[in-house]
Amino acid sequence: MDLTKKRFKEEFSQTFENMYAFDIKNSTAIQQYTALGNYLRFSYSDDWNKTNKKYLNEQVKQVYYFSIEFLPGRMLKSNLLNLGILDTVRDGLVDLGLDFEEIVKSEVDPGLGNGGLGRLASCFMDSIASLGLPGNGNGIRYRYGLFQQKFVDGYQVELPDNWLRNGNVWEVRKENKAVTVRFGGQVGLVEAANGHLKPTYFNTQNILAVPYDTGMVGYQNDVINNLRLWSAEIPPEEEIHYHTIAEREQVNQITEVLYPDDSNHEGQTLRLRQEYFFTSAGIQSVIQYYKQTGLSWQNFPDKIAIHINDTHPSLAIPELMRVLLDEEDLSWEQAWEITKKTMSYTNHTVLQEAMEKWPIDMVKKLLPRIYQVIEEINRRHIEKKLSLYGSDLTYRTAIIADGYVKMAHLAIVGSHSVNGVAKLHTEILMHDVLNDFYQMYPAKFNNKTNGITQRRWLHLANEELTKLIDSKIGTDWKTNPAELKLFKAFIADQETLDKLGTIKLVNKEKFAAYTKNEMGIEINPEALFDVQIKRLHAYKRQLLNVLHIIDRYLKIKEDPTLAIQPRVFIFGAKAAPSYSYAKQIIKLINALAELINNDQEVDDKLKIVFVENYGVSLAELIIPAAEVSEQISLAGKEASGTSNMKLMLNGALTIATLDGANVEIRDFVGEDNLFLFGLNDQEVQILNKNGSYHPREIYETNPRLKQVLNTLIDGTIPDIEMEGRVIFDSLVYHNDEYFLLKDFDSYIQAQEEIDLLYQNKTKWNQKSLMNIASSGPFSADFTIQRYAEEIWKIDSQLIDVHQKLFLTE
Ligand code: CJB
Repeated sequence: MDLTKKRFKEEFSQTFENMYAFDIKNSTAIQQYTALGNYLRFSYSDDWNKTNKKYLNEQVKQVYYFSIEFLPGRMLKSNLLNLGILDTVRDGLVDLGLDFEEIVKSEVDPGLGNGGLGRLASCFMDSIASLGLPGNGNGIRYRYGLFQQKFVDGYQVELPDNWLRNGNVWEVRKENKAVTVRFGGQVGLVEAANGHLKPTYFNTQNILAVPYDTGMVGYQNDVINNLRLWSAEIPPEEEIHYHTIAEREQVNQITEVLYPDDSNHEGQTLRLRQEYFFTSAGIQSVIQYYKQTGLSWQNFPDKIAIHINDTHPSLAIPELMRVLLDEEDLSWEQAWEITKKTMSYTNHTVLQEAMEKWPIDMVKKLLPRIYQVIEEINRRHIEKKLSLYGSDLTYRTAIIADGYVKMAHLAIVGSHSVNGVAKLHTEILMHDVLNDFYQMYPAKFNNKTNGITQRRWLHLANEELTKLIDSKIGTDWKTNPAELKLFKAFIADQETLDKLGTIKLVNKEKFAAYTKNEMGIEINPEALFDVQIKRLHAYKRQLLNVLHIIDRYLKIKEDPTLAIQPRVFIFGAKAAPSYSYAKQIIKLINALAELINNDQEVDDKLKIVFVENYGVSLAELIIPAAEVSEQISLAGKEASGTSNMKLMLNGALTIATLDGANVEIRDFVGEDNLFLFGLNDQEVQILNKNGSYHPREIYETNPRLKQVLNTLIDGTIPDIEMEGRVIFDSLVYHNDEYFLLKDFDSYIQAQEEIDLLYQNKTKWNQKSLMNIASSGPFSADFTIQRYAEEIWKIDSQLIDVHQKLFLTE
């Protein structure tokens, strides 16, 4: 976007006065931010309109990415970067006497997701627009995002996240595009004009779905795609039927709050309403768009791809069938062909308890027509496969079974593509978790390893490192991340290595200033910063990290003169409110922090920082300051992980099990540049199968580990009587489901290697450089290019960008 500083200052000041009718000098940072956001939205609205028109007029194929979560992070800076006016605006604001960083901070970070799943969706939105691909997001405009986390006496307390309090400058309400979503009632048959009997609905509850659109700004390419989030309202003509506040509330509730559950915690009934609400609204709006093209239904899959991000939007399949059958009069065969060719599905977890299933009665009652369609999909699926695969295998793949509707089964049967999110994860899906389906549909299965956008996670989050890389290898890596590998040429360049070290130190100082000001914890920026940031889950094994910290603490207590590498252990994690074990681990970490951080004898040798309310914005502060990246889930459990990629991109060295995308990180960066430990997936499977794992024996025979575990129950760590006992028992007596005791020794050993390497700054910085330079393949640009070519079959509208990526990968 062309903008001079002079023009910006004039236009922005004018926008401010038009909005507020007073002088900008008397304004707050929030008002400045609001005016700036509006100014930017006006500035790109022409390109937004043009992008939409181009897609429609040229009838290009588009993808619709259906996701119940999006975690975009603050958008001001990324929009400025992508519009190519970050420096102009920053300088202009300084001239106007305003504080740019304060303005940036006054934007609320929208928490419309729980963690990796939602953040991935937003990285994908950035890459889709930046590659010039015609793509749209479809989701829910939650009135309240993921809860705000507070610690009270070390316990997690959840507060509502009223993120819309000051409005949202990026969204545009489009009541002209509202659609009606029906719930409940009965299905009957009426005679249509052509004499056919058609299903029709009686006594339904009709909800108005109103879209709020947000521009997804591509990186300096004039492309503005669309993220459409739906809000539930009472249709104006039906107001008369709502007599009580409770009835009205029931409607508002649909888009009131994001479910704070993650991969292994089941949602509740309302969740099903949310799922149908945004998928039905999304399908209806796609259909409305498609009708404008005037093309026949047979061409639908040539122009539209719909992606089902995890199972939450699986009802898109019966919903598209319903529209094609009931409203557009297609035959079952035609409708099914179109649906399958249009839909694709990504699986994000192997945890059994995370496989969504809904009681039949619930689906029947809430979505009677959809249930009929699912029943028929299931009937035909079983009928077709029985003779080919026999009854055992076939019935194991049933969509309706054991009293439930199984969402993953629906997604697989109704899609032409099923992908996992890292090589190992896809292997586990094919050969284990979804093996029945893999036998039936081998060609549907494929892998698409996750990725992250280097524009937010390096360029914006770590401007100093960006400058260093730019000065060494040029700036092309921002649009062609494969070029990051050119940085390897500086492996023996002492000046570059020293600069890397200095930049890391400056980033650590920034984080130290945050912990001091916001948390009252002083940390030494010269200490090693060790980071584990992700949702709190037993399988992610924050607890193993804790056992290591206790081990270090005991060492220092045993010999206070010990010359040990000082470390700061940084945690960021929310636990699902209903997940009591995870919450007990939070309490344990906080209690341990209280003990260690206040122990004079320990001093700077050991500190724990557990940041409150971890989210995208805090990640942007922590990741550039990180030196060790903890990716320590039990092998076979983490589908991919993406903080592993962000941390590596910022020069942290990974300590990892061979799980999720860690395996590919190892392949790219080389075994010498990360620290592996623990059981691999095969070994875990064997131990699980033959039942030969006895944690109690390890406890009894490993004196050091015994000593560490005993601190959970012997009063060493104050104020955790209950939590310490529960955690201790789960590990020692209740089979240690995630093999912490088994992996303890090798984890400690890997940590000792880290300490040793850290003593040699040059070697450390060399490995850090190798991590940065090897992270290009984990750019979401590549991931999205693969989705676009292999699944969605959509083309970049910027031919040069597309070819460039394709050629250089
Ligand atoms: N994931 O964040 C979630 N929520 C879920 O409900 C299921 C999975 C995560 O998705 C990420 C993106 O694919 C993965 O990197 C991560 O391993 C997985 O746990």
